[in-house]
Amino acid sequence: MSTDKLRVGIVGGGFMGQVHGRAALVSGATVVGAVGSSPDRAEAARAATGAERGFATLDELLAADIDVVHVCTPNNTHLPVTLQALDAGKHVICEKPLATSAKDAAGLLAAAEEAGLVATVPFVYRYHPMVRELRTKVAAGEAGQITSLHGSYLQDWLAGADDDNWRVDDAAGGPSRAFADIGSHWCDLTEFVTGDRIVAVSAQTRTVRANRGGVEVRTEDLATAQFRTEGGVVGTVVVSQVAAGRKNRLYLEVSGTDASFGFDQEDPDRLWVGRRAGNQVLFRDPETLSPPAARINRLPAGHAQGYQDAFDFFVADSYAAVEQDDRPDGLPDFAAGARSARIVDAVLRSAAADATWTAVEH
Ligand code: SOE
Repeated sequence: MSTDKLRVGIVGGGFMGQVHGRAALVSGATVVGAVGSSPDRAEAARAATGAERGFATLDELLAADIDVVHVCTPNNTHLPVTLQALDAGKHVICEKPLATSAKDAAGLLAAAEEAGLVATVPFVYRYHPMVRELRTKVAAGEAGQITSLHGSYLQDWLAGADDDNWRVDDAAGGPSRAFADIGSHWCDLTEFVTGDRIVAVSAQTRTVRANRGGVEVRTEDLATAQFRTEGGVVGTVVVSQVAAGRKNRLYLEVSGTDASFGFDQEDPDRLWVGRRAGNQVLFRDPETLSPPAARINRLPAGHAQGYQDAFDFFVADSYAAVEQDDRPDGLPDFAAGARSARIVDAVLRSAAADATWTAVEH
């Protein structure tokens, strides 16, 4: 492994750019620069991400001596920015959704594979130790036969009539909003912990705030989907960005004949385990964690680990893949991003056809 520090650049200085910047610094990288779309925005992006310099164009950042580009811009720019970065020989960490269509996401996967570069997507909830614990238990057969999967991902930050964000605009965010933005996390997490794949969906979408600030809204505020998996398991998920009181509540329950497991992203240091003989709540405690969970444990028991910690571990694993030419187990890559885009595509097609059962393309 090289002892030189990785040199990285961040494109975009919004909330996600800040989270990426913190994770890059914690991972020991030098954040060489951040790109904003004007000199003022470049300076704001620099300040937000902790970068050394602000750049007003991607060209300038790519000309600087960097190894990795973090793409944290609106969804419609992921395709051109990522293609340009790969073309310049840079490894890429691109925000989800990887692209605004399944076709574009497949194109990015192909480009990354052809370039032989590390290309990852922050499905960061994989990096909660109790999620790894759940995955370990399922893999060990502790659930018995998995009978159903259910849950939700609920937020309320777009519940108000005039709440707005670039994600609301389909030109910037893409044709799906709630499902692509957060439903994608739920599906990724479900497939990650079960090792099973969603093969068909029957979905409905609703735009509750059809007009925000006088502008017509064409992206969905919420979606519900029932689905079935390759392994024959059935499930349902509710996704909403207009559910008052829920801030960032991803809940996943895996029900089995021997045991069921419940994980709540807003209470990520615990895992509910249900058995006919009695239920228990497991706490993140390094003394009892399985090795995959212990690997991403940072703090002693009782010292809460959360969202930024998960992000830090994801970025550290992405950098390890760059530096050691080794893919740490569970690292979400562009294949996961492209797969997620195919699920989003199936959800939209199903919803447009009045919840007709729709196959997820392979
Ligand atoms: C906004 O809905 C958002 O920041 C998502 O874009 C992230 O992926 C999620 O982790 C938190 O909520």
